[in-house]
Amino acid sequence: MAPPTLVMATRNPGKIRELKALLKDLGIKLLSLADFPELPEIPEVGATFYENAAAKARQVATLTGLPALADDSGLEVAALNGRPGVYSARYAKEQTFPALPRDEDNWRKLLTELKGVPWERRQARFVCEMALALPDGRLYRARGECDGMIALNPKGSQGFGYDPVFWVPAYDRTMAQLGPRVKNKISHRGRALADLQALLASLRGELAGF
Ligand code: ITT
Repeated sequence: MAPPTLVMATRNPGKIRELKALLKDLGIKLLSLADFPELPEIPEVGATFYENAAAKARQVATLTGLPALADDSGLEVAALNGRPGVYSARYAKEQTFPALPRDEDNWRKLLTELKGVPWERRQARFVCEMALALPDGRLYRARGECDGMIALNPKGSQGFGYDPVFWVPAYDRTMAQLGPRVKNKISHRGRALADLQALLASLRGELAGF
């Protein structure tokens, strides 16, 4: 029988790298949308992270006939009433064709919007909603959050996205300074996946059947 296979329903290389590291011990073959270049772009039209994650997972499971795991994530900044939130990927540029804005454009816009906001009002949190869809219609959900502050200046070169400006108080460093081992332990993505690990392990036999 073929090994159990899971499609990570994302094209974001940073997410792919982290999900691979987090799932490496499960004995599941991991593919991503990079392995399915013919699949159409899935528009993100949901009002919440979960709606987007569920839509991505469902569509990829239907189109590939394989179990699919989607991650919709972003940054909620208290002083901006929760923005950029579900729009985190398109924060610096609403028009996403032909490409999303670069990570650096997004975090530079954030620093500009927060100019003059004092340290004690720079609270933020990363949110990750995950959806696991099976081709037979079953859908599972998990959520993870990670609290921090928006730094006054960018620091560090690891991770991706908003990591250079996301200050983690417990480590007195930005997420981009922490490195993958620590990040995966404390991140919104690591926490969401911790919830799904046991489920994926218990579904391993069934995943092999698709
Ligand atoms: P897919 O939809 O293909 O998965 P995407 O990059 O469009 O990729 P999202 O719509 O979920 O993904 O947008 C996530 C946004 O939040 C994007 O700007 C990321 O850079 C940012 N983000 C998510 N997780 C992050 C993390 O761990 N560190 C830094 N930024 C993160």
